Amino acid sequence: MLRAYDPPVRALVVIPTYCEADNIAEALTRLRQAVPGVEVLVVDDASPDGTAELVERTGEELGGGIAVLRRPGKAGLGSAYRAGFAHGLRDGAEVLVEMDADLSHDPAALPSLLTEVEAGADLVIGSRYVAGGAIPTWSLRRLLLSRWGNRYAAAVLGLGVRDATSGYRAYRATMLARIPLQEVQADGYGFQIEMAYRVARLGGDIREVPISFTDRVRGESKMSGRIVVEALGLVTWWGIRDRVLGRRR
Ligand SMILES: Nc1nc2c(ncn2[C@@H]2O[C@H](COP(=O)(O)OP(=O)(O)OP(=O)(O)O)[C@@H](O)[C@H]2O)c(=O)[nH]1
Ligand SMILES: [Mg+2]
Repeated sequence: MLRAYDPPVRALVVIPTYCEADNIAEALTRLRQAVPGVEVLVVDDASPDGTAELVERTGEELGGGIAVLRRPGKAGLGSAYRAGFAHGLRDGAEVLVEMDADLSHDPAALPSLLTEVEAGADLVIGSRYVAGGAIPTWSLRRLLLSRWGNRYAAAVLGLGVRDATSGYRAYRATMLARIPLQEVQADGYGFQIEMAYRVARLGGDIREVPISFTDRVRGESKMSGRIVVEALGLVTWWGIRDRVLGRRR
């Protein structure tokens, strides 16, 4: 039996969704079981499969604390997080968590992320590439892309992070509030790297805790070649701008 964890701080889990009706009810139920005390904000981009309505129904069944931010159309993961974070910061959340809706991120690992923030970290990344972390049985192509994409980003940006593309993470609100969200450019993997890089440049304490990543079983992936190219292009540009041209901090 899983022991439920009750965070001593106000934590908000932001979950972006686009067509996750096959996954979201189970994700919310498991999240509530693992960490009953967290609030949840689902940011839904008018999913035609009724994801938002399902979230509302599941929220009622689970006794509240689950809200939906409805947006008029699909605008990307980065944009969904920016909107969700702005909402959570205005609302007084002390820790903001990123989590996918597709059951790739095990809610049972959330206490380990939250306790690191409580211990002083500004950003805690659920990492596949530290001791104890696990990656799924990915195709060789996907594995190499993720592993070497992360190595490239860390090297080019001087970022001491093994898994900068991971989308399972927790931010201290006071650190997140220092990042001008409207200036964050990237979407998808690039968004994750950009946010970690911005925290690092602000002198934030970034830690990684191991997670076991589960591949999406149901529903369709929204990631595309464009997202990968965007991430690699932006990393290269930031590296040139900051490390070669020496932009002042
Ligand atoms: N609101 C919103 N959510 C999105 C959008 N694109 C993706 N998401 C959500 O962001 C999360 C991650 O997207 P995925 O498609 O799983 O991306 P991924 O995990 O890199 O790819 P997979 O390996 O296929 O799972 C999921 O919860 C998606 O529903 C979008 O445009 N708007
Ligand atoms: Mg996924």
